[in-house]
Amino acid sequence: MGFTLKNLLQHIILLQLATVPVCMLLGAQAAPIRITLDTLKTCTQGLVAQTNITTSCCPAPDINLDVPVVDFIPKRDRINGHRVRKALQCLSGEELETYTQKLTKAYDIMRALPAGDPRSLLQQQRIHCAYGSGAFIQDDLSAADNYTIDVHSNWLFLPWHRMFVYFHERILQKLLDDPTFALHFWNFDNSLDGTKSNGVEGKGEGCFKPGHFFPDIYNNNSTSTFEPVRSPRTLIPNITVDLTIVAGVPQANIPVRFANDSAPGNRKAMHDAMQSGTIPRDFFGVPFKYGDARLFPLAGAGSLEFQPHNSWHRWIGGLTRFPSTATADPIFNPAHANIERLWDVWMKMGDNRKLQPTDPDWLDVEFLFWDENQVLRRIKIRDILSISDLGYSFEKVYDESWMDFVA
Ligand SMILES: [Cu+2]
Repeated sequence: MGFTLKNLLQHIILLQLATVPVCMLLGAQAAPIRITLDTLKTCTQGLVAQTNITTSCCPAPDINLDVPVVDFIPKRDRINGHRVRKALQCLSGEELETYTQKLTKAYDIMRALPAGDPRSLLQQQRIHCAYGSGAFIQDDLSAADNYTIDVHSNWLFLPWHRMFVYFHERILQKLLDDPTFALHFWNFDNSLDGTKSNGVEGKGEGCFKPGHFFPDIYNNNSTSTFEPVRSPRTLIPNITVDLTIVAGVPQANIPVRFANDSAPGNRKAMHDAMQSGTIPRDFFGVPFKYGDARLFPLAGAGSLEFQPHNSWHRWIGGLTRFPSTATADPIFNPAHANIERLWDVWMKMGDNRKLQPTDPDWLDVEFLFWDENQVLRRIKIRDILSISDLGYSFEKVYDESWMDFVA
């Protein structure tokens, strides 16, 4: 049979239909992703993107899902007072000692909580696993057709991870019975020393030490912040995290780099991730709405997620390598505190702020998280865009190390 114009048109229409979200086929409007109690109850087996790793990480059967969901409004519900998250590499002396004691005590308790407690480290792992492996199905749609949810490689990444770390921090506070406790950040993006004299804003206040070494506080194998299955490279003193690693490099082939090798590469990677972009999707990732299939597009990630974030996970390896297990390693949290710090830095970098999505299908996305009292809280993206509303800020660090980078 010859290939007529009609055949060609039919072929084009079929191709187009295959890429049209199901909600449009049904005549419905696109809508924001909303996680509800039903989403938790219909949770199913997941699959880690671009792997054959299947997951079983739905809420444990002994977690009661017949409970009220309470809206979380940061300005109303934040813990009183303002806390400052500090850079790990600048802690020293008594401050370091006190912080180490508190952090290890908190993870001692978190690891010992029963499996059915949503604040336990096991459940903290499972919640990231479920949100990150397509275990949650979009309301009234089918997992078999990939209408599941992923908070990676799309515009859900930054807000979801901010809120994961936020509630994780509130749980640590509660376990310590210390509402002033603030989770510190791992400033892995900074590979240079800064001084008061080089024009850094703040006139010397803040932390200007390079932060691209694995933080000692998470590397003591006799404490609860340690995780033995990380890549062996994390145990070598004075080698640097490598933010130049891109997809496709097998774990074992990632070279060990010393400060002088990787500093310019890291600074360029940071500069490019933070300075590039002319539309919201460049920094935040592609839109992901109700009725969009989860098709594992790594390329859908925004610049901060794609590199340095994904590179960081590849470098650390071990449990952090896959969404199914990443949050079982406590090192996840100071690294992600840094990622969301960088989002905040980006917001303050001038015109880029205009590029934040204004689409209600992003602003009205709803996530559910268990808080420090095991209460399920509903949070909308539009409410968590200001960290001062959430009640914290970050110590000033030497972002000029990559901001001023010239190739
Ligand atoms: Cu993640």
